[in-house]
Amino acid sequence: MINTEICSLLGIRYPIFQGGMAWVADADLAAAVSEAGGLGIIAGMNMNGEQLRAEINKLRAKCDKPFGVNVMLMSPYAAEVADVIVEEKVPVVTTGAGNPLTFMKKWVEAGVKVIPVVASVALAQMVAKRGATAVVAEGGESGGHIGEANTMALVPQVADGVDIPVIAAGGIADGRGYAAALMLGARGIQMGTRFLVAKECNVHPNFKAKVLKAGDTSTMVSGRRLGHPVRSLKTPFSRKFAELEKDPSVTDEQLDAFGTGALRKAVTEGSDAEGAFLCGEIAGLVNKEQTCREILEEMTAQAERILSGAGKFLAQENL
Ligand code: TUI
Repeated sequence: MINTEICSLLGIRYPIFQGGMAWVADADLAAAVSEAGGLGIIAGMNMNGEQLRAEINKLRAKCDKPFGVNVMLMSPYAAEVADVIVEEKVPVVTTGAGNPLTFMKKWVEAGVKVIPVVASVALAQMVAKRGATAVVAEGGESGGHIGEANTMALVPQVADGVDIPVIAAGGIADGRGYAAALMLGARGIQMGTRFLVAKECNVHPNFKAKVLKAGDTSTMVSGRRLGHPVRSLKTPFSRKFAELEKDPSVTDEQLDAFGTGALRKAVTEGSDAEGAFLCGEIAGLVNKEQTCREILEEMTAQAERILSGAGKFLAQENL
């Protein structure tokens, strides 16, 4: 049984987080992951404070295990969402797309376990000093907003740079990636793309079908010009966005306006023409719809098999 200090720190069975995917990670998905023994995370990104409170209550009606809320720091509602997390005594908060220091004191003093998503050693060290329980080191293979470094290089450097546990994210969707992350120094993993196609995930069927069909070269990164690179599936919309991005006659404001609402249109309408299907580079490995429990059990069994067989690389006859 894979068991790391993340399990005892958070009171969970599997050290596997479900990423706080904006518009996707609702109470149904997070409750299913937490109920099965992982850490389910509600995305606060697309909600104001009261909407988040309702989502937390919905989760608590289905599940009494530990869960998290993700705060997207660029959200206009970040401050009110931060307060609701304290008022509702949310066990774990993860943050993304920025520096969470403005909220950390409040959360740490309230006893909320803070686990920022970081894309650099510098930010990991800063939040470790301010009382973070752990960090998620997220590489550029991830879907959505990404940093510069990739998982293979980022995880061991963050693990060396801080004394708190590191959770690896980006490019992990099976037991091989899980085992590899542990070898890189991580004490757990976070996955988004594999949970996108979970039975309990409420994204539009078109979104699931696209992920299930995707191959190794099906994603692309756009948005660098606006300062926030985003990985998504290649679609007519994302290609058009990339074209406009290169066109100097298109202003940043026009580009921004073109992208506004695109993620919601992918998740709730499955719209090919106007939707941005945020998705990780590992989508090519994700080929079946399963329950969250099946995903956690299969990931664990596969990683355990690999880890317990790893001694074969040290066998005398192979030297
Ligand atoms: O946040 C994410 N993934 C996201 S957020 C999102 S919503 C969005 N949509 C369009 C444009 C922008 C956002 C979709 N996916 N992952 C965590 C993450 N955080 N990845 C990278 C970072 C990050 C990057 C820079 C964290 C901190 C940072 O700089 C901190 C600083 O020092 O200011």
